[in-house]
Amino acid sequence: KPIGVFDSGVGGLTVLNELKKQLPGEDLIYLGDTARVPYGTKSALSVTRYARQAAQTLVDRDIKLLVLACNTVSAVAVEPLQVALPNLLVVGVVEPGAEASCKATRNGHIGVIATESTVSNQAYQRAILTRRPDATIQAQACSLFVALAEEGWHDGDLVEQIVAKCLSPIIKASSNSLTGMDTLVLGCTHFPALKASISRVLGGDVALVDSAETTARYVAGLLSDRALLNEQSEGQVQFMVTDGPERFARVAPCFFSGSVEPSAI
Ligand code: DGN
Repeated sequence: KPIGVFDSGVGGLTVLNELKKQLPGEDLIYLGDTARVPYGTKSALSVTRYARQAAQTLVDRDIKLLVLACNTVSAVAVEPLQVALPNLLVVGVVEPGAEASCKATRNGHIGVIATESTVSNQAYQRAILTRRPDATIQAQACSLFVALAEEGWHDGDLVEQIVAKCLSPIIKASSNSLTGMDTLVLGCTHFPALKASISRVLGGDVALVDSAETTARYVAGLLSDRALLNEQSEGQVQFMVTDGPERFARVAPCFFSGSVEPSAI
């Protein structure tokens, strides 16, 4: 059976990339809700409703596990989906990202950058504090990074200036050596595309936690524990989108290294 991967659009392809790298034998079905993107500025109620519909579309394709490859969805919909689909394994990206940040930090000062919705519903803050109650967390919405990533603006002076401006509140808040963050969570699936620029702006002392990588590792562990790993040599990847496939096919190479031939559903 395949693994279902769901995102609001193209950003979840960073998670798909890692899943393909770490689980090359698995068949993967990716669903991008391109007709309704962006989710990052929508209410929790709407995002949960969209996630339920997407999950059903993938369940109808007989998936063995669902990855919510979107932080905005993971922040609000993991529990409702687990209740609605009790026989399906549902994995979000927030818990693995929070876990990785707690492992990476030495001083307990953690930054989180994400969409407006993920920052305001405090899912990362809760997930980090559950694991490390003494942590201090600075969270900052950087919705503009989504557009930069999709337009292929990933590096260069202008991008670094924009990144520095968007990160300035979080940098200012952590400029005191007593509260200086040593770890920053890239809490939106698009942000790994800007990793090099973010790293240059922050300097090399801040560890960047990419939830794509940690989520894929978590999925691999879960499938292995349940004896559900597919050991075939090369799995198939299928793409479905809810809007016309042209833009998705054009933007996808920014996030995914394999070939992408989406079909509209
Ligand atoms: N994929 C979304 C996330 O990780 O939060 C960002 C894209 C969006 O819907 N704005």
